[in-house]
Amino acid sequence: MRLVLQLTLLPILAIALLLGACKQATQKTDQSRAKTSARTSGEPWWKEAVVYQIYPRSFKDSNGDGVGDLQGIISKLDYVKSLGIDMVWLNPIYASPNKDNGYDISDYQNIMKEFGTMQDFDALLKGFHDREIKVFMDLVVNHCSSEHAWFKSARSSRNSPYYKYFHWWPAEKGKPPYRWSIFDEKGDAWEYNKATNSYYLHYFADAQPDLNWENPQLRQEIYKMMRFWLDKGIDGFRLDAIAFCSKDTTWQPLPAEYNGQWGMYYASGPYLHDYMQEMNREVLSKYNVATVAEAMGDVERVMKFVDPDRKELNMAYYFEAIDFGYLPNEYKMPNPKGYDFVAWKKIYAKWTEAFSKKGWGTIYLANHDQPRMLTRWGNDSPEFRDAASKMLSTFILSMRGTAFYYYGDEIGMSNIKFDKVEEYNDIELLTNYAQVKAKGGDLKRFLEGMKISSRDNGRTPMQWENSENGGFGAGKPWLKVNPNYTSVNVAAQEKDPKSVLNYFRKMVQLRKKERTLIYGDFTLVDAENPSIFAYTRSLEGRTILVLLNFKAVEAKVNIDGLDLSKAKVLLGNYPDAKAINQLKPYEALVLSL
Ligand code: TEU
Ligand code: CA
Repeated sequence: MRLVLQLTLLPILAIALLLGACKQATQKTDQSRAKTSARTSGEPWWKEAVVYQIYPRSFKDSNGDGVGDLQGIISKLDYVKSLGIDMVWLNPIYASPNKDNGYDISDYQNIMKEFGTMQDFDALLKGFHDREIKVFMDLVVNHCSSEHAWFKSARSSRNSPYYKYFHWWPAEKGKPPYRWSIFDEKGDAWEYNKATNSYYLHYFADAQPDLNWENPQLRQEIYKMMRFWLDKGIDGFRLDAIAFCSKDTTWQPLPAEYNGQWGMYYASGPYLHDYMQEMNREVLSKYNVATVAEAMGDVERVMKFVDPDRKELNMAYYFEAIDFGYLPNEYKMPNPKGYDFVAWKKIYAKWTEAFSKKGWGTIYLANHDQPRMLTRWGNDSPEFRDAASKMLSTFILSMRGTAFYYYGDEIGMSNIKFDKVEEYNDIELLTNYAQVKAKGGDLKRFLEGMKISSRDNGRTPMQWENSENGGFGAGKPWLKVNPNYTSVNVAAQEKDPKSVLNYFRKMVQLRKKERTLIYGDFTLVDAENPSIFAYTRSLEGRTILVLLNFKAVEAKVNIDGLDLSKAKVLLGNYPDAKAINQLKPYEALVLSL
């Protein structure tokens, strides 16, 4: 206020003119944003959207260098449209030395060489928008790449203007206080830098230095970069690892029990939500766009991002359900006894309940950080893969929360299950392998576990057809194509009306038609049932009952109090589906009561 009062009339006029110009620019780009298809309510579009995630490296290679690219995606725009989805989330496509496949950005305003050019990007955006598909970009701003010009300058001298863009611990103060790093072999988040005689902080790999959000100048740089993309007309951001951006720079000693507990310590920095509110005020609120946060922690922590009264972000995805079923203190090692299905259902019930009171959630079973949903949560054996894929799609598209669906799951792609460590590419896997090795651990056991849970399982090239490399591209793919491409591919499933792919399309259409599936209250049915995930969705007198058998054997569900006599089958994954409470292996039934 005081500042404003001190201004003379002339600058005020200038500012007013400038603001007017900005507003005009915003309106212009808003027109170039994707049109929103007809909706059923006054609610924001992103609550009703079905999101399709594309991992550009693995979608389609247009020039035969073995790496997927933007022209590749452009050649598949009509396929993406044919799915019926509303929005695409693109994993990072910015310039990057690819230590973590694009999550280490060396230039936020340029396109990764392997992926193409800015012209390709503009054409891609237009291609999606022409088809009324919105586009979310990945915003990776907790850290950048050690090859970013900011860091190259910062690490050269303490006097660099960019030194304060990063977190440093001067060596004259002795060893830095312990901080854990997920992608560091020693598990140490501080890396010594000789030229400055200081250590820099990296929660992820040492090639991913953490940006210093405590520096307002850095935050302004990020906001400027966000405006650059928003002014191009993109429809929003997925905020990568955003919960880590604020740090307690008094660097208090970390209690040992916090080791690896991202959600509890790292994801709750003192100014985290001040920054989110500032970002909203200065950038997001000026555009008609939406956001989804990668939010760690418990309900209370995650809710803070999406509580509309707080004016931060729109949607969040949480980790409690997806990280379920691993052995404690071991890296993503699946419990050989399987997972506690009843407890897993209750996790969904808890979060869905929380988001029904405030904010808005998401539903997903896979993404680029996860194995294939069919292998992990369904059954990829030849006998059951078809039914199980359809059942899992039914789950994602009948729950409350914006549906995030991962490329390839619509045809039932499954884990590749590499035998040898040499076949892997992922920094996370390689780091953890090295750790097990260094400790003299059981490497065979480790690799067996990773066949279920490692990230590369979810990153193999898209299977388009039964031709070399599954039709991904002419060159040797950067990551092996799953050999099952000969039978599991888009071309084969296009021809088959009963395919996993065509079932997915039907389920998307059903969700769009039934606002009960979007806004309806969620109630768990027969919560203790050890095989079946059953729930109702109800809205304005209409009730839909969803019955999903997650097991390979027939099972019965107790639907006490619900009347099936007039029930109508809206969709089922077996031929001649009937409205009964006895389900075949991996059967899915969507019934209107
Ligand atoms: O992931 C953030 C994150 O916390 C990861 O540790 C995630 O929990 C892990 O991958 C699970 O195995 C994001 C990106 O989604 C991921 O691909 C990146 O590697 C990471 O940030 C660093 O940018
Ligand atoms: Ca290529």
